Amino acid sequence: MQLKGSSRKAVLSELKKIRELDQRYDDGKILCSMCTKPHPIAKKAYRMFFESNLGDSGLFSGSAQLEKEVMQDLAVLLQGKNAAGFLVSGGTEANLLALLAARNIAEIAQPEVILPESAHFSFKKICNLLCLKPVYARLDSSFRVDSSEVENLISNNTVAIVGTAGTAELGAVDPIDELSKIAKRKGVYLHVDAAFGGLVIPFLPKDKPPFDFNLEGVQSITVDPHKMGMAAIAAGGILFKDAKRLNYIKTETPYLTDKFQYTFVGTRTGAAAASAWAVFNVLGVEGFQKVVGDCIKNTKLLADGLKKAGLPLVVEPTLNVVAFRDRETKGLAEKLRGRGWFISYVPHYDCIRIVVMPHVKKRHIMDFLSDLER
Ligand code: 0PR
Repeated sequence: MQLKGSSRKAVLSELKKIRELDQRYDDGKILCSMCTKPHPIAKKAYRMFFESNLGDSGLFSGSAQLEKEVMQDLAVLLQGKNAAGFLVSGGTEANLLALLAARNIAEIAQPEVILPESAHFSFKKICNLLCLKPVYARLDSSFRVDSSEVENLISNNTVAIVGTAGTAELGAVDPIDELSKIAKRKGVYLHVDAAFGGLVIPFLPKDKPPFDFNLEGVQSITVDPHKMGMAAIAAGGILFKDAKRLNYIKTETPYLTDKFQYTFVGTRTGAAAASAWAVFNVLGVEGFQKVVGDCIKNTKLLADGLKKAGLPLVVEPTLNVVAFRDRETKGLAEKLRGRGWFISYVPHYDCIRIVVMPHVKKRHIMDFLSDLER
Protein backbone atom coordinates (compact mmCIF):
# COMPACT_ATOMS: atom_id res chain seq x y z
CA MET A 1 0.00 0.00 0.00
CA GLN A 2 1.31 3.43 -0.87
CA LEU A 3 1.51 6.19 1.78
CA LYS A 4 -0.74 8.62 -0.09
CA GLY A 5 -3.86 7.44 -1.88
CA SER A 6 -4.38 7.94 -5.63
CA SER A 7 -7.31 9.67 -7.27
CA ARG A 8 -10.43 7.56 -7.84
CA LYS A 9 -10.04 8.17 -11.56
CA ALA A 10 -6.52 6.76 -11.54
CA VAL A 11 -7.58 3.76 -9.48
CA LEU A 12 -10.53 3.01 -11.75
CA SER A 13 -8.46 3.30 -14.88
CA GLU A 14 -5.88 0.91 -13.39
CA LEU A 15 -8.67 -1.52 -12.49
CA LYS A 16 -10.04 -1.31 -16.03
CA LYS A 17 -6.65 -2.23 -17.40
CA ILE A 18 -6.25 -5.13 -15.01
CA ARG A 19 -9.75 -6.37 -15.73
CA GLU A 20 -8.68 -6.97 -19.32
CA LEU A 21 -6.62 -9.88 -17.92
CA ASP A 22 -9.84 -11.63 -16.83
CA GLN A 23 -11.73 -13.75 -19.31
CA ARG A 24 -15.34 -12.76 -20.01
CA TYR A 25 -18.19 -15.24 -20.24
CA ASP A 26 -19.65 -13.17 -23.10
CA ASP A 27 -16.73 -14.08 -25.36
CA GLY A 28 -18.04 -17.64 -25.44
CA LYS A 29 -14.54 -19.07 -25.00
CA ILE A 30 -15.05 -20.31 -21.43
CA LEU A 31 -16.15 -23.91 -21.94
CA CYS A 32 -14.77 -25.31 -18.68
CA SER A 33 -16.73 -23.47 -16.02
CA MET A 34 -19.66 -24.48 -13.86
CA CYS A 35 -20.26 -20.81 -13.12
CA THR A 36 -21.71 -18.48 -15.69
CA LYS A 37 -22.48 -14.85 -16.37
CA PRO A 38 -24.95 -13.94 -13.64
CA HIS A 39 -28.40 -12.96 -14.85
CA PRO A 40 -28.59 -9.13 -15.36
CA ILE A 41 -31.03 -8.81 -12.43
CA ALA A 42 -28.47 -10.53 -10.18
CA LYS A 43 -26.06 -7.66 -10.73
CA LYS A 44 -28.66 -5.04 -9.82
CA ALA A 45 -29.77 -6.93 -6.72
CA TYR A 46 -26.15 -7.51 -5.67
CA ARG A 47 -25.43 -3.79 -5.85
CA MET A 48 -28.49 -2.97 -3.72
CA PHE A 49 -27.42 -5.32 -0.91
CA PHE A 50 -23.72 -4.72 -1.34
CA GLU A 51 -23.20 -3.74 2.35
CA SER A 52 -25.16 -6.47 4.00
CA ASN A 53 -23.69 -9.14 6.27
CA LEU A 54 -25.68 -12.27 7.00
CA GLY A 55 -23.17 -13.10 9.71
CA ASP A 56 -25.01 -10.64 11.99
CA SER A 57 -28.43 -10.95 10.51
CA GLY A 58 -30.24 -8.93 13.19
CA LEU A 59 -28.66 -5.90 11.57
CA PHE A 60 -29.80 -6.96 8.12
CA SER A 61 -33.29 -8.38 8.61
CA GLY A 62 -34.23 -7.72 4.99
CA SER A 63 -31.27 -9.71 3.71
CA ALA A 64 -32.07 -12.47 6.21
CA GLN A 65 -35.61 -12.60 4.84
CA LEU A 66 -34.25 -12.96 1.30
CA GLU A 67 -32.00 -15.83 2.36
CA LYS A 68 -34.93 -17.55 4.05
CA GLU A 69 -37.11 -17.18 0.97
CA VAL A 70 -34.39 -18.48 -1.36
CA MET A 71 -33.96 -21.52 0.89
CA GLN A 72 -37.75 -22.04 0.93
CA ASP A 73 -37.82 -21.92 -2.87
CA LEU A 74 -35.01 -24.46 -3.04
CA ALA A 75 -36.74 -26.67 -0.47
CA VAL A 76 -39.96 -26.69 -2.53
CA LEU A 77 -38.00 -27.35 -5.72
CA LEU A 78 -36.24 -30.30 -4.09
CA GLN A 79 -39.44 -31.69 -2.53
CA GLY A 80 -38.36 -31.01 1.06
CA LYS A 81 -41.56 -30.04 2.89
CA ASN A 82 -39.77 -29.42 6.19
CA ALA A 83 -36.30 -28.82 4.80
CA ALA A 84 -34.19 -25.96 6.13
CA GLY A 85 -30.74 -24.62 5.49
CA PHE A 86 -28.52 -21.73 4.51
CA LEU A 87 -26.84 -19.94 1.68
CA VAL A 88 -23.13 -20.51 2.08
CA SER A 89 -19.94 -19.67 0.23
CA GLY A 90 -20.29 -22.52 -2.26
CA GLY A 91 -20.58 -26.25 -2.76
CA THR A 92 -17.47 -26.90 -0.70
CA GLU A 93 -18.91 -25.31 2.43
CA ALA A 94 -22.31 -26.91 1.81
CA ASN A 95 -20.76 -30.37 1.60
CA LEU A 96 -18.67 -29.58 4.68
CA LEU A 97 -21.76 -28.71 6.74
CA ALA A 98 -23.55 -31.87 5.61
CA LEU A 99 -20.69 -34.12 6.66
CA LEU A 100 -20.21 -32.16 9.88
CA ALA A 101 -23.85 -32.89 10.76
CA ALA A 102 -23.49 -36.56 9.79
CA ARG A 103 -20.32 -36.94 11.85
CA ASN A 104 -21.81 -35.22 14.89
CA ILE A 105 -25.01 -37.25 14.70
CA ALA A 106 -23.10 -40.54 14.53
CA GLU A 107 -20.58 -39.86 17.33
CA ILE A 108 -18.23 -42.59 16.15
CA ALA A 109 -14.60 -42.67 17.29
CA GLN A 110 -13.07 -43.45 13.88
CA PRO A 111 -15.57 -42.02 11.44
CA GLU A 112 -15.59 -42.97 7.76
CA VAL A 113 -17.52 -41.64 4.79
CA ILE A 114 -18.24 -43.60 1.63
CA LEU A 115 -17.68 -41.52 -1.49
CA PRO A 116 -18.07 -42.35 -5.17
CA GLU A 117 -14.70 -42.33 -6.99
CA SER A 118 -16.20 -39.43 -8.95
CA ALA A 119 -16.95 -37.29 -5.86
CA HIS A 120 -15.87 -33.66 -6.14
CA PHE A 121 -12.40 -32.88 -4.80
CA SER A 122 -13.95 -30.71 -2.10
CA PHE A 123 -14.60 -33.93 -0.15
CA LYS A 124 -10.85 -34.43 0.16
CA LYS A 125 -10.55 -31.07 1.93
CA ILE A 126 -13.57 -31.89 4.08
CA CYS A 127 -12.28 -35.31 5.16
CA ASN A 128 -9.04 -33.65 6.08
CA LEU A 129 -10.76 -30.96 8.17
CA LEU A 130 -13.27 -33.25 9.86
CA CYS A 131 -10.84 -36.15 10.40
CA LEU A 132 -13.06 -38.44 8.34
CA LYS A 133 -11.57 -41.42 6.55
CA PRO A 134 -12.69 -41.39 2.91
CA VAL A 135 -13.64 -44.83 1.56
CA TYR A 136 -14.04 -44.78 -2.21
CA ALA A 137 -16.60 -46.85 -4.11
CA ARG A 138 -15.98 -47.69 -7.76
CA LEU A 139 -18.12 -46.58 -10.68
CA ASP A 140 -20.09 -48.67 -13.16
CA SER A 141 -19.63 -48.53 -16.93
CA SER A 142 -21.75 -45.34 -17.16
CA PHE A 143 -19.60 -43.58 -14.53
CA ARG A 144 -22.25 -43.77 -11.80
CA VAL A 145 -21.34 -45.16 -8.42
CA ASP A 146 -21.86 -48.90 -8.08
CA SER A 147 -24.48 -49.03 -5.34
CA SER A 148 -23.84 -52.65 -4.39
CA GLU A 149 -20.19 -51.75 -3.78
CA VAL A 150 -21.36 -48.83 -1.58
CA GLU A 151 -23.50 -51.26 0.43
CA ASN A 152 -20.60 -53.68 0.84
CA LEU A 153 -18.31 -50.89 2.07
CA ILE A 154 -20.65 -49.82 4.89
CA SER A 155 -19.11 -50.66 8.26
CA ASN A 156 -19.71 -49.81 11.92
CA ASN A 157 -17.57 -46.71 11.34
CA THR A 158 -19.62 -45.33 8.44
CA VAL A 159 -21.16 -41.96 9.33
CA ALA A 160 -22.44 -41.13 5.84
CA ILE A 161 -22.67 -42.16 2.24
CA VAL A 162 -22.54 -39.57 -0.52
CA GLY A 163 -24.04 -39.56 -3.99
CA THR A 164 -23.56 -36.90 -6.67
CA ALA A 165 -26.33 -35.54 -8.86
CA GLY A 166 -24.24 -34.06 -11.65
CA THR A 167 -20.55 -34.88 -11.25
CA ALA A 168 -18.10 -32.07 -11.95
CA GLU A 169 -16.16 -34.04 -14.53
CA LEU A 170 -18.83 -35.85 -16.55
CA GLY A 171 -22.19 -34.56 -15.33
CA ALA A 172 -23.15 -38.10 -14.31
CA VAL A 173 -25.97 -38.66 -11.85
CA ASP A 174 -25.43 -41.45 -9.33
CA PRO A 175 -28.31 -43.89 -8.67
CA ILE A 176 -29.56 -41.85 -5.71
CA ASP A 177 -32.75 -43.94 -5.50
CA GLU A 178 -30.68 -47.08 -4.90
CA LEU A 179 -28.42 -45.26 -2.41
CA SER A 180 -31.55 -44.04 -0.62
CA LYS A 181 -32.84 -47.60 -0.22
CA ILE A 182 -29.46 -48.71 1.12
CA ALA A 183 -29.33 -45.74 3.51
CA LYS A 184 -32.76 -46.62 4.88
CA ARG A 185 -32.02 -50.31 5.17
CA LYS A 186 -28.71 -49.74 6.94
CA GLY A 187 -29.73 -46.67 8.93
CA VAL A 188 -26.95 -44.56 7.40
CA TYR A 189 -26.99 -40.83 6.60
CA LEU A 190 -27.17 -40.07 2.84
CA HIS A 191 -25.95 -36.72 1.52
CA VAL A 192 -26.53 -35.72 -2.10
CA ASP A 193 -24.08 -33.34 -3.74
CA ALA A 194 -26.32 -31.63 -6.29
CA ALA A 195 -24.18 -28.46 -6.33
CA PHE A 196 -24.50 -28.44 -10.12
CA GLY A 197 -27.44 -30.74 -10.93
CA GLY A 198 -29.80 -29.38 -8.27
CA LEU A 199 -30.75 -26.44 -10.47
CA VAL A 200 -30.68 -28.46 -13.70
CA ILE A 201 -32.53 -31.73 -13.08
CA PRO A 202 -35.83 -30.20 -11.82
CA PHE A 203 -36.04 -28.17 -15.05
CA LEU A 204 -35.17 -30.90 -17.56
CA PRO A 205 -37.82 -31.37 -20.24
CA LYS A 206 -37.87 -35.16 -19.65
CA ASP A 207 -35.94 -38.08 -18.12
CA LYS A 208 -35.33 -36.46 -14.73
CA PRO A 209 -33.19 -38.80 -12.66
CA PRO A 210 -34.48 -39.09 -9.06
CA PHE A 211 -32.22 -37.35 -6.55
CA ASP A 212 -34.20 -35.16 -4.13
CA PHE A 213 -36.01 -35.35 -0.77
CA ASN A 214 -38.76 -37.43 -2.37
CA LEU A 215 -36.33 -40.27 -1.76
CA GLU A 216 -36.76 -41.11 1.90
CA GLY A 217 -33.13 -41.84 2.68
CA VAL A 218 -31.83 -38.44 1.50
CA GLN A 219 -30.91 -36.38 4.58
CA SER A 220 -29.24 -33.34 3.00
CA ILE A 221 -28.65 -31.79 -0.40
CA THR A 222 -26.05 -29.32 -1.68
CA VAL A 223 -27.47 -27.03 -4.38
CA ASP A 224 -25.61 -23.95 -5.59
CA PRO A 225 -27.39 -20.89 -6.99
CA HIS A 226 -24.00 -19.57 -8.19
CA LYS A 227 -23.72 -22.38 -10.72
CA MET A 228 -26.80 -23.06 -12.87
CA GLY A 229 -28.86 -20.68 -10.70
CA MET A 230 -27.20 -17.73 -12.46
CA ALA A 231 -26.75 -15.92 -9.12
CA ALA A 232 -23.63 -13.99 -8.13
CA ILE A 233 -20.76 -15.74 -6.37
CA ALA A 234 -20.79 -16.60 -3.36
CA ALA A 235 -24.13 -18.40 -3.34
CA GLY A 236 -23.88 -22.06 -2.42
CA GLY A 237 -26.75 -23.83 -0.70
CA ILE A 238 -27.20 -26.55 1.91
CA LEU A 239 -30.58 -28.00 2.80
CA PHE A 240 -31.33 -30.53 5.53
CA LYS A 241 -34.47 -32.62 5.21
CA ASP A 242 -35.24 -32.07 8.87
CA ALA A 243 -34.62 -28.64 10.45
CA LYS A 244 -33.68 -30.41 13.71
CA ARG A 245 -30.45 -31.49 12.05
CA LEU A 246 -29.27 -27.88 12.24
CA ASN A 247 -28.62 -28.44 15.96
CA TYR A 248 -25.65 -30.59 15.00
CA ILE A 249 -23.87 -27.76 13.20
CA LYS A 250 -24.65 -24.78 15.40
CA THR A 251 -22.20 -22.61 17.29
CA GLU A 252 -23.11 -20.09 19.97
CA THR A 253 -22.34 -16.47 19.09
CA PRO A 254 -22.41 -14.78 22.51
CA TYR A 255 -22.51 -11.09 21.56
CA LEU A 256 -24.07 -10.90 18.07
CA THR A 257 -27.64 -10.10 17.13
CA ASP A 258 -28.00 -13.82 16.35
CA LYS A 259 -27.72 -16.38 19.17
CA PHE A 260 -26.23 -19.03 16.90
CA GLN A 261 -24.41 -19.40 13.61
CA TYR A 262 -24.85 -22.49 11.51
CA THR A 263 -22.47 -21.75 8.66
CA PHE A 264 -18.71 -22.25 8.67
CA VAL A 265 -18.06 -18.78 7.27
CA GLY A 266 -18.93 -16.04 9.79
CA THR A 267 -19.20 -12.78 7.91
CA ARG A 268 -21.04 -13.60 4.68
CA THR A 269 -22.55 -11.42 2.04
CA GLY A 270 -26.28 -10.81 1.84
CA ALA A 271 -25.71 -9.52 -1.69
CA ALA A 272 -25.42 -13.07 -3.04
CA ALA A 273 -28.72 -13.94 -1.34
CA ALA A 274 -30.34 -10.89 -2.93
CA SER A 275 -28.97 -11.90 -6.32
CA ALA A 276 -30.34 -15.44 -6.01
CA TRP A 277 -33.71 -14.13 -4.81
CA ALA A 278 -33.93 -11.73 -7.75
CA VAL A 279 -33.05 -14.39 -10.33
CA PHE A 280 -35.53 -16.90 -8.87
CA ASN A 281 -38.28 -14.30 -8.94
CA VAL A 282 -37.52 -12.94 -12.41
CA LEU A 283 -37.17 -16.34 -14.06
CA GLY A 284 -39.66 -18.47 -12.15
CA VAL A 285 -39.91 -22.16 -12.99
CA GLU A 286 -40.73 -21.44 -16.63
CA GLY A 287 -37.71 -19.17 -17.01
CA PHE A 288 -35.41 -21.82 -15.60
CA GLN A 289 -37.00 -24.44 -17.86
CA LYS A 290 -36.10 -22.24 -20.83
CA VAL A 291 -32.51 -21.66 -19.61
CA VAL A 292 -31.95 -25.37 -18.96
CA GLY A 293 -33.79 -26.39 -22.14
CA ASP A 294 -31.46 -24.17 -24.22
CA CYS A 295 -28.38 -25.60 -22.50
CA ILE A 296 -29.60 -29.14 -23.21
CA LYS A 297 -30.27 -28.27 -26.89
CA ASN A 298 -26.76 -26.83 -27.21
CA THR A 299 -25.33 -29.88 -25.45
CA LYS A 300 -26.96 -32.10 -28.05
CA LEU A 301 -25.70 -29.90 -30.87
CA LEU A 302 -22.15 -30.19 -29.52
CA ALA A 303 -22.41 -33.93 -28.86
CA ASP A 304 -23.74 -34.60 -32.37
CA GLY A 305 -21.05 -32.40 -33.92
CA LEU A 306 -18.31 -34.23 -32.04
CA LYS A 307 -19.64 -37.62 -33.11
CA LYS A 308 -19.80 -36.44 -36.73
CA ALA A 309 -16.19 -35.30 -36.45
CA GLY A 310 -15.28 -38.84 -35.35
CA LEU A 311 -14.54 -37.87 -31.75
CA PRO A 312 -16.16 -40.41 -29.43
CA LEU A 313 -17.96 -39.27 -26.29
CA VAL A 314 -16.89 -40.79 -22.99
CA VAL A 315 -20.55 -41.20 -22.10
CA GLU A 316 -23.88 -39.96 -23.48
CA PRO A 317 -24.59 -36.69 -21.60
CA THR A 318 -27.26 -36.78 -18.89
CA LEU A 319 -26.92 -33.07 -18.10
CA ASN A 320 -25.18 -30.19 -19.91
CA VAL A 321 -21.67 -31.62 -19.66
CA VAL A 322 -19.93 -33.23 -22.65
CA ALA A 323 -16.73 -35.27 -22.46
CA PHE A 324 -14.93 -36.59 -25.54
CA ARG A 325 -11.68 -38.17 -26.65
CA ASP A 326 -9.36 -38.19 -29.60
CA ARG A 327 -6.47 -40.51 -30.47
CA GLU A 328 -4.23 -38.04 -28.66
CA THR A 329 -6.60 -36.17 -26.38
CA LYS A 330 -4.09 -34.25 -24.32
CA GLY A 331 -2.38 -32.90 -27.43
CA LEU A 332 -5.73 -31.86 -28.88
CA ALA A 333 -6.60 -30.09 -25.62
CA GLU A 334 -3.36 -28.12 -25.84
CA LYS A 335 -4.05 -27.15 -29.46
CA LEU A 336 -7.55 -25.97 -28.56
CA ARG A 337 -6.15 -23.93 -25.71
CA GLY A 338 -3.67 -22.44 -28.12
CA ARG A 339 -6.62 -21.27 -30.21
CA GLY A 340 -8.10 -19.50 -27.21
CA TRP A 341 -10.63 -22.09 -26.03
CA PHE A 342 -10.80 -22.68 -22.30
CA ILE A 343 -11.57 -26.38 -22.03
CA SER A 344 -10.67 -28.87 -19.29
CA TYR A 345 -8.47 -31.87 -19.89
CA VAL A 346 -9.39 -34.54 -17.34
CA PRO A 347 -6.42 -36.90 -16.93
CA HIS A 348 -8.40 -39.51 -14.98
CA TYR A 349 -10.66 -40.19 -17.96
CA ASP A 350 -8.22 -38.94 -20.61
CA CYS A 351 -10.93 -36.68 -21.99
CA ILE A 352 -11.74 -33.10 -22.85
CA ARG A 353 -14.69 -31.83 -20.85
CA ILE A 354 -17.04 -29.04 -21.81
CA VAL A 355 -19.75 -27.55 -19.61
CA VAL A 356 -22.50 -26.04 -21.75
CA MET A 357 -23.52 -23.19 -19.45
CA PRO A 358 -26.05 -20.46 -20.31
CA HIS A 359 -23.26 -18.18 -21.61
CA VAL A 360 -22.30 -20.81 -24.20
CA LYS A 361 -24.48 -20.02 -27.22
CA LYS A 362 -25.18 -21.94 -30.41
CA ARG A 363 -22.78 -19.70 -32.37
CA HIS A 364 -19.95 -20.44 -29.92
CA ILE A 365 -20.51 -24.17 -30.36
CA MET A 366 -20.49 -23.85 -34.15
CA ASP A 367 -17.24 -21.84 -33.92
CA PHE A 368 -15.73 -24.44 -31.62
CA LEU A 369 -16.73 -27.33 -33.90
CA SER A 370 -15.32 -25.64 -36.99
CA ASP A 371 -12.08 -24.84 -35.15
CA LEU A 372 -11.92 -28.48 -34.09
CA GLU A 373 -12.39 -29.58 -37.70
CA ARG A 374 -9.48 -27.35 -38.71
N1 0PR B 1 -19.69 -30.36 -5.82
C1 0PR B 1 -19.75 -30.41 -7.15
C2 0PR B 1 -20.51 -31.51 -7.81
C3 0PR B 1 -19.11 -29.42 -7.91
O1 0PR B 1 -19.19 -29.46 -9.24
C4 0PR B 1 -18.41 -28.39 -7.24
C5 0PR B 1 -17.67 -27.33 -8.00
C6 0PR B 1 -18.39 -28.37 -5.83
C7 0PR B 1 -19.04 -29.38 -5.15
C8 0PR B 1 -17.69 -27.30 -5.05
O2 0PR B 1 -18.34 -26.09 -5.23
P1 0PR B 1 -17.63 -24.67 -4.98
O3 0PR B 1 -16.51 -24.56 -5.97
O4 0PR B 1 -18.73 -23.71 -5.17
O5 0PR B 1 -17.14 -24.70 -3.58
N2 0PR B 1 -17.70 -27.43 -9.36
C9 0PR B 1 -16.86 -26.67 -10.24
C10 0PR B 1 -15.66 -27.52 -10.61
O6 0PR B 1 -14.88 -27.91 -9.75
C11 0PR B 1 -16.41 -25.35 -9.68
C12 0PR B 1 -15.86 -24.47 -10.72
C13 0PR B 1 -16.62 -23.45 -11.25
C14 0PR B 1 -14.58 -24.65 -11.22
C15 0PR B 1 -16.11 -22.60 -12.21
C16 0PR B 1 -14.07 -23.82 -12.21
C17 0PR B 1 -14.83 -22.80 -12.71
O7 0PR B 1 -14.34 -21.96 -13.69
O8 0PR B 1 -15.51 -27.78 -11.81
